[in-house]
Formats: sequence, structure tokens, C-alpha cells
Amino acid sequence: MTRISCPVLSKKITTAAQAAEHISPGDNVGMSGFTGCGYPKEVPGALAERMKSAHSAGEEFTIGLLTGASTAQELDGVLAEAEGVHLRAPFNTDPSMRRAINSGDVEYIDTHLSHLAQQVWFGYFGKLDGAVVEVAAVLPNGLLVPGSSVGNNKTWLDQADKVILEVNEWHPREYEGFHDVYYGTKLPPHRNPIQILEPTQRIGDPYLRVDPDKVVAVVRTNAPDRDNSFSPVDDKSHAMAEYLIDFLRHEVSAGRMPKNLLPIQSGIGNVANAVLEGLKESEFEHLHSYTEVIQDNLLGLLDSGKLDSISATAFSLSRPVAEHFNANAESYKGRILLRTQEMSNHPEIVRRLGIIAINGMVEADIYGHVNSTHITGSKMMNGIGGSGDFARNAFLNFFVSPSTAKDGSISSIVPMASHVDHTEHDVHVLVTEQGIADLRGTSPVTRAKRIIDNCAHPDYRERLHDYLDRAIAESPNAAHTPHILSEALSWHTRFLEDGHM
Ligand code: 0RQ
Repeated sequence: MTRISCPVLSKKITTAAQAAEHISPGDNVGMSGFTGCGYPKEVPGALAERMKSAHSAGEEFTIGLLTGASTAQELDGVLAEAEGVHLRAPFNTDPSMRRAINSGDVEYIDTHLSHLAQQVWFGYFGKLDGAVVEVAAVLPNGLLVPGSSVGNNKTWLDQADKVILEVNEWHPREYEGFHDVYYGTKLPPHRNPIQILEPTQRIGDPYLRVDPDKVVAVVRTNAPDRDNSFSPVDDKSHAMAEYLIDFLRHEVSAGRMPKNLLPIQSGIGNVANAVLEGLKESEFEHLHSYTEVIQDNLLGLLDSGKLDSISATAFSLSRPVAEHFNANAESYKGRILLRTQEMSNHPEIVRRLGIIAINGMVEADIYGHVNSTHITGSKMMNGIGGSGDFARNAFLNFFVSPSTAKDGSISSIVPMASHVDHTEHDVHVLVTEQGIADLRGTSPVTRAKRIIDNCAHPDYRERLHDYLDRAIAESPNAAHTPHILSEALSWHTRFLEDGHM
């Protein structure tokens, strides 16, 4: 069955190279893609070739690049290597793009994932010149069946002057019916409540809309999404998962949540994966997930019958699991819903549903400020992603990390965080392989003692206590959050100088 059955749009089928001709130097371009899924596979590569030719001829050719979240080598990688991007938002995991951001060649705007669409509506980045969006099919009436991610595609299609579609036959045709695209968004001061009262409640349409007159090219592709594999669960991740699941048991017995918990959001990474695996082995049943990304073990939890439903904005699967999903897509219909990232990560909905948010961190300080993004204060890792959307509004949030990094030379618990993404006011529970620190209802000094005793690695515990004791002694009139400012970041400077904290 043809994937492009709209007569008007099928007339626009062309090659990636010709499609890329529609993008001009200086354009702002919104591209699809979220955690390595649903990104355009061919037009960015063709665009990178144009950029390289222009650069060899001594001409400037860069674009402002906006996406849903991280993409892959075929998008961020090729454009960064072609030195073709001057501005990037909102989340990136590609090593070449990360290098370009950290070398100062790319201006990076690390914004909450639920916020970017409205920032584009309000013109913070100027106008959106182009959109390159991957879909699974084009229907006879011109409606678009989204693929493995929705992300910001609705906004890109609405806002861009010119639209390029990539129709990827690798995505199952059965994707029709998996999506919920909300067209009721109004801008302030006309906003209405968003009526999502249960995780997989539908409030929108299964299709994306596009004005056919704006579509300048349609490119057919047949290429897989990025292979999003994780290493097998190691002992540390397993230990963190155990602490966290035990904590949830405690919350149930304390009467703070029902037996089937509250809807779960899990970030990406090894620990989140281990928690999901741990839940599969646990006694919990009839779980729900209201999250942004569906990784292997979340799908595994659904397969195991422990999880009843998932609402997200994207998949992020390893190749074998993606192939399994594609071959059996129909059997998942009704249990998985993919929404725009404005809705999957919406603060109003996260607060209403009472989400349990589980996210990784780079470091936390003794008072519970969490750094999710920066190495030694300056160097960008990936970005805040959706961690702030969820954590700030969650009923219960966890930040998880091994207690040390780089073979023990870095402590993940430090006197003062070198960058703060989640403040002490937002952080509920910290988890490392050493233990768990419940920070709810604690004042800063009590919190500090708990974090050091429960979460810091024994190699660093004594020095952290020593810092705290001296800070308290030196702050008789500033006893609320005692610090020795001249020393607070000395652990980071020592690491930069000696390679060890
Ligand atoms: O680097 O592999 O080179 O050794 O950071 O660390 O421990 O493998 O953990 O993969 O879960 O990533 C915070 C980055 C954790 C991630 C972060 C080094 C460490 C290693 C990775 P190497 P781990 P994870 C959903 C929610 C923000 C976005 C978010 C993240 C590498 O969870 O990007 O939560 N979070 N989104 O060695 C120096 C430290 C370090 C350190 C770790 N203190 N100093 N290096 N590392 N701690 C997804 C989306 O929003 C889309």
C-alpha cells in the first residue's frame, strides 16, 4: 500500500537533495526527532552536503536548528560536522554537536522541553522559516500519520513557512491511531484547562495537519531510527533500583499512594532502565506511565502485564526491540498513546495526575540542589530535557546517580553544585548505590547530614561532614544554609587541576 496517497502531496515527491535546496543560509528550521526516534533521515544529510560546498566556495551557510529533543548522527551529527548550525535547542546527545556547543561554535539554548513550542509561537527565535518532519504516512485527504515521535511537530508544521515531509516506510503503517495531537491550545490570556484526567485519555486528533500549499517537498525514505541500546543493568543500578522500589512500598504503606502507585515518568539512562526492570520483578500491578520516552524496559513492563498503559511523546528503543514493536504494532494499540511534547510534559497535567518522576543527575550538593546538565560548571552534557517539567510538578520525584563518577575521582555529592537545574525547593529524594535520602520536610542542615550519611561514597563522606561542620561553625549568623564560599567549589577546581576531587 502506498504511504503517500494524497494526490496534491504526491505531486511533490522528490529527492532529498532537491528538497534540501529549499533551506537557505540563516533559516530557522524546526526538525522532527525525539530521543533518537522520528527524526528525518535523509534531508539533513543532503543539507550538510550543500553547506560543505558553500563553505568550500567561501560562503556562509548555517541554520538555527530546533527539534523535539535529541536526534542522531544523520541529523545533529552531520550538521555539526558540516559546521552548519549556529543555534540549537532544546536537547542534544550527539557527540559532534556537543563538541560544537562546548567549543562555542553553536549557541545552545537549554530549555524545558514543554516550553519550546510556545517560545516559537511567541517568536523568541524569530520566525520559523522551515520544517523538516518525518511521518509514517500521508492520507488521501492530506492528513499525516505521525511516526515514532510527535515532539514539537505540530508546532513546526503550524509555524513554518515551508514544510518538507519525509515519509519513512520503516515505521509500521499501523501507527495510525497511536497518536493524540491536541489542537485546542490557546495562548495566554485565553488558555483553558487541559482535560487530561487519566494518563491515556484522548483529547486530540490521531493526525497531524499541514497546509498543503506550504509543503515544498515530500521525500520517501526507508531507514531505521537510532539504535538506543543500554548496557545491561550493573550492580550499582540494581542497588539504586532496589532502594527506590522499597521506598515506593513504604509510600504505599504510609497511605500516600494507591497500591498500583501513581503514573510513573522515567528518564533515560541505565538507572531508569534498572528501575523499570526492578518493577517487573516486583509485586506492583496495574501500573501506568505518563512519561516522555518509552525505552525498552517500559515496553517490557507493558509486555509483562505489570503496566496497563503508557502516555509519552516518543519511543527510544534498541533496534531489536524496535523491530519487535514494528512487527507487533497492532497489538499495542490502545495501550500506548503518543502526544505532543507540550502535553506529555505539561506541568498542569503532571501536577494533576500526581506523577512519580525518576531522573538521572550529574551531581547534587549537600543541600539538595541538583545539577543535571553541566560538568564542572561549564561543560554541557545533554541538557535539562524534560527533567524539570516533571520534577518540579511531580507528586514525588527521585534524582538518581552513582555516588562517584570516573572511577571514583569525582564525587556526585559535593559541597556546592557547580550548576543548578533543580533547586532544593523542588528535589524530594536522592538515590545513589549507597542509599536513599528522603529530603521532604527537612531544613537545609538536617538535609545535608542525611544526604552525606545516606548517599555520599564512604571515600568522600568524612570530608563532606568536615566541610559542613566548619561551615556551621563559621556561620553563627547565617546558620540556615551554612557555606564557606571560598571553599564551596574547591572540589571542582581540585578536579580540574589534579584530575581528582
Ligand atoms: O560519562 O560514559 O563518559 O563515563 O556522565 O553518566 O552515570 O552513565 O548516567 O546515562 O543516566 O546520565 C544526568 C547525564 C546521567 C542524564 C545524565 C558522566 C559519567 C558518564 C553519564 P562516561 P551515567 P546516565 C528524560 C529526562 C538530564 C535530562 C533528563 C541526563 C556520563 O540523566 O542527561 O533527565 N539528564 N531528561 O561518567 C563528571 C560528574 C558526573 C559525570 C556523571 N559528576 N562529573 N562526569 N558523569 N556524573 C529524557 C529527556 O528529557 C529527553
